[in-house]
Amino acid sequence: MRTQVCIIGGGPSGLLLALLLHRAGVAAVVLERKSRDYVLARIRAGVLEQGLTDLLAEAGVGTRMAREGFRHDGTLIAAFGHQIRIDFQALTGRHVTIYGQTEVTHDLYDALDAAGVTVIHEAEGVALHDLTGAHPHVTFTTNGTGRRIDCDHVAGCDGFHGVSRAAIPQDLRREFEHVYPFGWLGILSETPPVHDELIYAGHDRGFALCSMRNAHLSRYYLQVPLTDRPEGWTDTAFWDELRRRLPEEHAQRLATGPAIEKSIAPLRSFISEPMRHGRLFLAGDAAHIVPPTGAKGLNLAASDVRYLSQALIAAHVAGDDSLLEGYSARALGRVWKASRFSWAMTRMLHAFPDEGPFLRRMQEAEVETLATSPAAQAALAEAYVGFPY
Ligand code: RFL
Ligand code: PHB
Repeated sequence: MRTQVCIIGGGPSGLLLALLLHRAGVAAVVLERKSRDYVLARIRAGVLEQGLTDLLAEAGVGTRMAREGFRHDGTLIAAFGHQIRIDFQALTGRHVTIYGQTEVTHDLYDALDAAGVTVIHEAEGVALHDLTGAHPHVTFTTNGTGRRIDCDHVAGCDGFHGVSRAAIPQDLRREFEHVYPFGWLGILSETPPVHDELIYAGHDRGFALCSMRNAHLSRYYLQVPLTDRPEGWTDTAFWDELRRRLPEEHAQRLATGPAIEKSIAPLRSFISEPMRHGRLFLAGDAAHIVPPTGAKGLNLAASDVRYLSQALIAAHVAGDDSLLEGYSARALGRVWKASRFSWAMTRMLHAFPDEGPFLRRMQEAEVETLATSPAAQAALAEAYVGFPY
């Protein structure tokens, strides 16, 4: 089989890239290790920057999002006795949209089906070959049969645990990593959200986040030790702990119910440079991971895909490779800024078990600054709604 761009990974990065390429007349095939049902069952991000919603609309998958997504003009930071509303609209003129990653993935699959773009599921043993030559190819098996795809470029969109990043020789790669000493326990519950905007809560017992998917579906998170297991948390224990970490007025209003999903994700910051090796280009979680505190993971995947799609289209349609040459530096510029923001939000709002009282006072001073400085609020709002592409 032959195509122009072979895309490894059928998460949001790979699917959106395939659709944007197809719309511009560039042929692409997506190889996904899991089944479609598995991919669609994953509960992940929920906050979309305008850059991502614009890109989805441009790709022709904005209709359901425009109808069912929720526009949020601000968020609440409730920490160390302060309740600070960050007014995105007043401070930046922009907003974010609440629409689950699961729904984005659903819409992308529907559009790819309608467009007739090939997505091969349950592709096992994917391996990349001849990436620095003129004719790369990808091998894999499906149902026990070995297969090969010849292509001009490979897009590594296979997430943090994928094979693409590892295909870049170790001596040509530089990895930066910061592992946080805690995780997030997340639940989904069929209850109305406690507040009409997100609440980021900093408390001496640990961080908590109140988020949502729609008027009847809430998403809540608690900072927990890495040694905790989801099975060790009963629903009652979760709700009790969440109430303790929220300001009284919100705790009293919290509607509780059974958790329909419960999982723990570790927090890490990770960036691998460069994002290109010969004819291989990395995008999304394959190249970088941020802690979820700033809601940047999916949004960074989107800016990578925007840059990479423009570059591949220029190369294939206009024969111009200059954007491909500049792709890694351009993408990494935005990645580092969003990573700094995610790290700073994480540091400001979590309890760090191994740090002494100095850090705690610094956190208080940072929140105090935020509460009293319109400039500090504007800086947070600017990063939260997303740096320009
Ligand atoms: P994904 O979504 O991980 O998709 C990669 C796809 O590649 C497939 N794959 C392979 N396919 C073929 N061959 C191989 N060898 C393969 N290895 C892997 C995988 O099955 C998968 O389908 O990466 P992508 O597309 O770059 O998208 C990135 C986003 O998914 C990610 O940044 C966010 O979801 C991060 N993230 C969150 N971000 C937020 O902004 N807010 C959140 O609340 C939030 N929660 C989360 C998250 C990520 C999580 N992960 C990765 C564990 C919660 C979790 C649990
Ligand atoms: C979510 O709704 O899952 C969510 C929202 C904001 C974050 C992280 C996760 O910062």
